[in-house]
Amino acid sequence: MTTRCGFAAIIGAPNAGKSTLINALVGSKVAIVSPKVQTTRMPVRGIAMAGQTQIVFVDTPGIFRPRRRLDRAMVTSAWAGAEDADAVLLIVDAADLVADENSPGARDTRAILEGLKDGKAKKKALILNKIDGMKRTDLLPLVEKFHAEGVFEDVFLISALKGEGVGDVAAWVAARMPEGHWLYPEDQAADIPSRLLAAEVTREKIYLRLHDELPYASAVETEKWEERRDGSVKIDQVIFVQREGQKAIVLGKGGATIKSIGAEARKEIAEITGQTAHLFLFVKVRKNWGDDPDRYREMGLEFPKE
Ligand SMILES: Nc1nc2c(ncn2[C@@H]2O[C@H](COP(=O)(O)OP(=O)(O)OP(=O)(O)O)[C@@H](O)[C@H]2O)c(=O)[nH]1
Ligand SMILES: [Mg+2]
Repeated sequence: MTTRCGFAAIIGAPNAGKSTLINALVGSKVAIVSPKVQTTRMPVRGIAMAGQTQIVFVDTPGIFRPRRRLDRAMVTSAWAGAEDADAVLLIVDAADLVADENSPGARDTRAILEGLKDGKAKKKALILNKIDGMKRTDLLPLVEKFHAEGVFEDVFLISALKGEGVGDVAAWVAARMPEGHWLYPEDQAADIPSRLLAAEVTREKIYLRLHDELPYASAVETEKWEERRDGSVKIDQVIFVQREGQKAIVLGKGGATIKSIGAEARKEIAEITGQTAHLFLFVKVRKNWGDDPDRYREMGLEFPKE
């Protein structure tokens, strides 16, 4: 029997719902999600099967006008994901767009659209996300507007959060995958090393728990991963921050903040690995981690020269 296999990149402005969508498409959590912009920092692969077709979805960092070195690396990796893919899904926060057609997200989306027009990606669909709670009368003009761009084969209306319309997106993608051998075992959902996924889970808890510049000033790395004889796993992670004051905030009064971040992360890591997890978090101040090539290597990102 003929098998099919290909890549489908999910791109869009920060916070559009890319990671929520990949988790819904794959049926398990492969990418972290938070209400804050710029949660995803590196492309993550999630794998889904549709009959004899294997789809490798690629979640990407939001595309925006980058300022810091890390931002540039993120945006470059997102565009690379789109260029390498057999199909590209541009996802838009429809609720945000209706509320303000000049929001930062709307402006980023316009720039991405122009990039897609110039780029070499072939099969493209537009996804209007977050339609839960929206009126159809607000959505139809958007559908027309994006159709009129002449860039997209199709426009989908979905709620990634509720799973509505996600099946249609999967079917559209599946029909566009080229013939070829599967790249992954049929039952594999994610292609991310456990150490990295565990670090991402802790970073998600930081994004959910801390505010202002702190999430953006922090990075998490798994330093040790020790399988124990009793079947449990001991994990040491370092949270890098940029200033002493930030370290104090991450620790919290009497260590309360880091304790709750650790407890939430530990619980979720245990669920993912199916093992009892012992998680130890350390906070280190490293003023210039954003300019340290080692941090980028750990995330699988190219280190931008400037
Ligand atoms: N109401 C609603 N909220 C959604 C939907 N999809 C995603 N969200 C929320 O939007 C926020 C951002 O979701 P993410 O999946 O992290 O967005 P993203 O595009 O991956 O964001 P970055 O990685 O920062 O670029 C989260 O709070 C999600 O719960 C949806 O269909 N409806
Ligand atoms: Mg994301």
